[in-house]
Amino acid sequence: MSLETLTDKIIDLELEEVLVEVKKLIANQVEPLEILAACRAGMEGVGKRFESGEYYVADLMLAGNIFQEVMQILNPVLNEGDNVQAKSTGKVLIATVRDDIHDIGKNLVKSMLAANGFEVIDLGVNVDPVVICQEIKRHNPDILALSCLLTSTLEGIEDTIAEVTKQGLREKVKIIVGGAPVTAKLAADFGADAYGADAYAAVPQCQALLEGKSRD
Ligand code: B12
Repeated sequence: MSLETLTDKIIDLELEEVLVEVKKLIANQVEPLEILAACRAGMEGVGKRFESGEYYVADLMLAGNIFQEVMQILNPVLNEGDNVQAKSTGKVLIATVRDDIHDIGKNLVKSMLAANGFEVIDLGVNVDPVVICQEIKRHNPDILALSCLLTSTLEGIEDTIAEVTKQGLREKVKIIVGGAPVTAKLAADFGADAYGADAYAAVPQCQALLEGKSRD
């Protein structure tokens, strides 16, 4: 049993065997972050099979379900330990952008932020820029976190930031963006304040945003 086996079992969509592997790895004290990285590598492998025509959308759905079942087991393990702080460090509003229904990465970011003391309000998936602005006015968050998984929905990030600016809210909220097609350069081009490559990067990035931000 190994992390490579776990990645391969995910690529092959073997739900039962994946869960057995994850439990064995946890029992053998393998770092939960390494287990998670192996799972994400598996999801990339599934994506490649989809690109090559070997897998269909139904297979992507199955992969999503497998990942979610893995997270049921991993979340409690990930949330124990030194990363957990008792106090709330700030309020984050999180959403997947318009026309995009991928939420596994967003949910992981949400869990990591919550485990590190942030209050997280989740607006769900396929959220229109206008709705995001309404929710900013309603909740007055310190940070807006946007997730995007499709190249075709990247403009949802750009449009959301434009709408936030148009509605005069840009000075009130810091913006962090992430997701598979997002890069640090794109984030900067879109006018975001920060970019996070994964859920772990999201925590220090959001902490830094809070430190650099003076609320009125
Ligand atoms: C599972 C999956 C689905 C599931 C999603 C289920 C769900 N509940 O989310 C379903 C079946 C719904 C789906 C649908 C589609 N999908 Co899909 N999907 C995937 C797959 C295999 C895994 C995604 C995933 O969950 N990864 C695991 C998580 C943990 O990783 P992550 O999302 O990248 O998130 C991490 C980081 O990116 C980051 N992060 C994410 N968000 C944020 C936000 C912030 C603020 C920060 C800081 C960080 C951050 O942190 C996360 C955790 O570490 C990917 C393949 C891949 N390589 O990702 C394709 C993929 C994203 N899908 C793809 C496609 C094409 C589609 C469809 C268009 C297919 C179709 N023809 O219908 C539809 C689009 C539906 C829509 N309108 O959104 C393509 C996108 C290609 C592109 N460049 O645009 C991919 C890349 C597959 C491929 N290689 O072709 N999909």
